[in-house]
Amino acid sequence: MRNRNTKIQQELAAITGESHVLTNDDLTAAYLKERRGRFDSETMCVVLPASVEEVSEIVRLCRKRNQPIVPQGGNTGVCGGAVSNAESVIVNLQRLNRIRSVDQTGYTMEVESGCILADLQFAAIDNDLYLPLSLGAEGSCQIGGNLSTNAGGVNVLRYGNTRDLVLGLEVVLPDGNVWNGLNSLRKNNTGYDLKNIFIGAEGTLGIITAAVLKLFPRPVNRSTVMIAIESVPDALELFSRTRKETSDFASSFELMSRVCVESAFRHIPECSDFFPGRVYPWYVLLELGDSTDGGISQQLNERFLERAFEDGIILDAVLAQNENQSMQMWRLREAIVECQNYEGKSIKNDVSVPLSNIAEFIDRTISSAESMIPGVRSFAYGHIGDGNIHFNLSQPENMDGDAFFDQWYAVTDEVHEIADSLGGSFSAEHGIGLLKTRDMTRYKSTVELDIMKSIKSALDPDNIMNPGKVLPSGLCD
Ligand code: 2HG
Ligand code: ZN
Repeated sequence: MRNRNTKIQQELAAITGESHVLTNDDLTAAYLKERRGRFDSETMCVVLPASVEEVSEIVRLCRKRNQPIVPQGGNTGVCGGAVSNAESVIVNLQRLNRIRSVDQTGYTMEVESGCILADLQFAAIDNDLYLPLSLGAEGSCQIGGNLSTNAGGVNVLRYGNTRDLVLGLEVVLPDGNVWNGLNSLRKNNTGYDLKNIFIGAEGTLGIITAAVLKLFPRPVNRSTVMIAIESVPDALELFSRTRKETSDFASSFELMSRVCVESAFRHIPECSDFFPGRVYPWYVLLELGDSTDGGISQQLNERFLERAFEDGIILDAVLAQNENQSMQMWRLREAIVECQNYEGKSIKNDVSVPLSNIAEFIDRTISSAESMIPGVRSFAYGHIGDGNIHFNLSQPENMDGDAFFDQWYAVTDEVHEIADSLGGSFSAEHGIGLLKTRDMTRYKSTVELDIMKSIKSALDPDNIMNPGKVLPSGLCD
């Protein structure tokens, strides 16, 4: 085995240069970190190609050697999609990081997979355009990872998931061939939509090396508001009114429970209460944006909030008066993920249900979790405008963290059952990775799994591309 590995490492080095094949533990460590500490990752080596041609040669070589590959971006995913074992080669795309072009007339940009998401957002702004994909890890995640997991984030409400932002793709297929599907057409009605089988495939069907992304007018006038409400049904009524009364200008409509914001106040020094001295059960962070001369978002927000207040839908609201205040509101929202780390271990759920069932979903999951693990603390928050709730649970104060973690699948199974019974999905925006393959067997029909299996075996008959991810193992062997 050692000889085989050394030989493959040498062959990889002949493609990328020796310094771009990492074998030393100190150098590979960064690529083996797993954000939630749920999975151990190892690797035979990490290879860092600098061009599509190098990616293609690497894949061709691995196919010949029957060598498993784990494609990797910024390694910020939360379902273990980029986790590797000791026999696999990690192909990290970080050196493919060129913005190939920006088209100001067509509102598009062509970018390579290793570009950091935040760099692309800035590049769009430099061209007076807007790339709406935005999520907590944007300072380190790579666009290739976003595409491969079909990432969601805080602007899906208005602009859609990553999938909806893609016009064209370039992909290195499992046999090493390159599919150049880099068109920038809004209309291209020519048979199967191939790009969509690679988006969300988490590297199981090939390695995405570049994409043409849609851009938008920059919403220079933004209006952010923190709203206090009594109940989840009120949040839903508010959401429906927001859509109608602001002419669908809302880009984000985020829900946070009191438990969430209190934890942020406790642990994150720069988070403060927008309603000092007043305790409310639920909060909504709403943002509208427009690019009109002079701006209409703030006015729309003011009028709409006044009416909602008069009708008793909202309890209180603070409208950000400047960019700084808007940023503080967003800091509170983002802090909810971070502060859970200070509360001990947490069991995470990322589910979606039809909007009309959200209130029932939250009620049922809170009471189920509390009866399964007395003393557990429920952090219910998320992109409620998308029907996407992160129902996360922090360990009871008097319980051992490992014993709590052992309950992961018992609890998430229950949460997924409730979501399913309400017409929902067990993965709203984080994907499948290693974490949720068992749910694929449980909730996908045989017909659906058979179609996926046929696609997988047609493109990757030797199962070298990210084996064991997305589809339950056993299905592709
Ligand atoms: C968010 O919306 C993330 O803040 C949640 O998607 C990530 O729960 C997490 O770890
Ligand atoms: Zn989220």
